[in-house]
Amino acid sequence: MADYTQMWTDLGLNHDNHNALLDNLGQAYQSIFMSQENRPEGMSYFDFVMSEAHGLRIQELREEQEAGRKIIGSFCVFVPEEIILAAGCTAVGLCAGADFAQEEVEKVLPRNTCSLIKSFFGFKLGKVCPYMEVSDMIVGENTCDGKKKSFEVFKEMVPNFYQMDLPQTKTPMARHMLKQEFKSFVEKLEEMTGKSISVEDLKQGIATVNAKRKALRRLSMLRAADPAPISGLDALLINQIAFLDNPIRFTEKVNAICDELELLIKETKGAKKAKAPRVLISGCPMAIPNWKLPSIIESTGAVIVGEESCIGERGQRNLTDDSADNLDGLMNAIVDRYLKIDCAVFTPNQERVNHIKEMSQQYNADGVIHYGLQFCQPYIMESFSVEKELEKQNISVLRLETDYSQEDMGQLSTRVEAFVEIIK
Ligand code: BJ8
Repeated sequence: MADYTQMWTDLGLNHDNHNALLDNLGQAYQSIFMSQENRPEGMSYFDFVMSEAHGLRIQELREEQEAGRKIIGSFCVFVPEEIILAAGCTAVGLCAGADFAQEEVEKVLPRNTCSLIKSFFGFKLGKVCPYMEVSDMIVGENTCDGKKKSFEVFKEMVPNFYQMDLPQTKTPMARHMLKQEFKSFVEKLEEMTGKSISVEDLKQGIATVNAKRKALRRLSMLRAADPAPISGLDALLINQIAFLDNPIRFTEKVNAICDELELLIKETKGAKKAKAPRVLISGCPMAIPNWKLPSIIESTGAVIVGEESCIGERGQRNLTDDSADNLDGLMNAIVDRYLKIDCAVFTPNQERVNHIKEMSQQYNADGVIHYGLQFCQPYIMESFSVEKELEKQNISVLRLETDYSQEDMGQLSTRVEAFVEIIK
C-alpha cells in the first residue's frame, strides 16, 4: 500500500489506533482468506480492494468530493442507494464488524449492547474509520431499540448526522410513512447538493443499483452447484465489499467472477469438495471484518452456500421497478422494493421464515445456522420461531449467539463441528 499518512491525518484518524487496527486486519485476512485453496482467480480484485480499503478507495472518495460529490454513510440496507446516486452522491456502508476502544464505548453505552452498535461507536471514539470521517452526512435509521437509542448519543459525536424514521410493520399506514421518510431524505439531499433530482437521475440511480443487485443474485445462484464454485467466506467478502466499492466497477467485477464460476461449474471444479456438508447462515448482518463464524464453519470442511442476512440476500434481493415515467411513480417503486426487506425489527415477519425455507431449497442446504449477536433482541427473539418452523420441514437448525470477541471460539467450534456431523 502507498503511503496514505497525510490523508489519514487530514481525516483526523488516530495513527496509533489506526495502525493497530490495520495490523490486526491484515493478519486476520492472511490467515482466513489467503490460506484457502482453490480460490477463483477473480478474487484477486476483491483482495486488492480489501488491501486498499483504507487507502486507495478513500483517496477516490476524496477525489469525488473535490469534484463536488457528497459522500453519504449509513448503517442499514433501508437507506436507499438509488436516491443517493440520483442526487449525485456516493453511498458507503458504515456498519462495523470488530471490537475497538471498548472501554471508551462502555462509558457511553450499556455493556449489554450488541457488538455491531458498540463497534461503530468504538470506531468513532478510537478515530479509526476513514469512511465515517470522510462522510459528508451520516444517516442513522430507527430500526431496533439499540440503534435508535444509541443514535441519540452518537449524533452528539457527529455533527453531520441525519436520522431516518422507519416503520416496523407493513400496513398501508407504514408504507405511507416510509414514503414520507424517503421524500424527506430526497429533500435533505437536494438541500445539501443544491440540485433537484430529476426523473432521469432517479432512473439512472435505479439502473445502477439494480445492475449491482442482479450481479449479486447471479453470484448467489451459482453457489447452488455441487461442488460449490466459491467458498462462503469469499462470497461473504464480495457482499461486504458491495457497501464500499464504486457500484459500477463492483458490478463489472462480480459479473466477471460469475463468468469464471460458470466455467468452473461446467468443469465440475469447486472451491470446496463435492458432497461437502452445505450450510445456510441466517440472522444478523456480518459487517467487515466479522469473519469469525464463517471461518469456523468452513474450517470443519462444510461449505456456506448462502447468507440470509442484510450483508447477503436479505439486503440485495428484489429489484426496483423502473417503468414509471414520473418521480412519484419511481418513488412508489422504491418504497415497495424496500418494504420487502424482511428485517427482524418488523412484526409480524413471516416473510423471513418463508425466505429461509426458500433459500434452503434453492441452494440445497443440509442445515441452517442461525447467527444472533448477543443482546440483539429482534433476531434472537425471532430465532425460536425460525427454528420451530424450519424443523417442521425437517431442516436442521443450530441457533448460536456470539459477539465479536475471540473468547468463545472453542465453544463455537465444538458446537459447529457437532452440527456439521449431524447434517453430513
Ligand atoms: S434492515 S438487520 S441492516 S436494522 S444486530 S443493531 S438489529 S441489536 S443490524 Fe440491521 Fe437494517 Fe435490519 Fe438489516 Fe440492532 Fe440486532 Fe444490533 Fe442489528
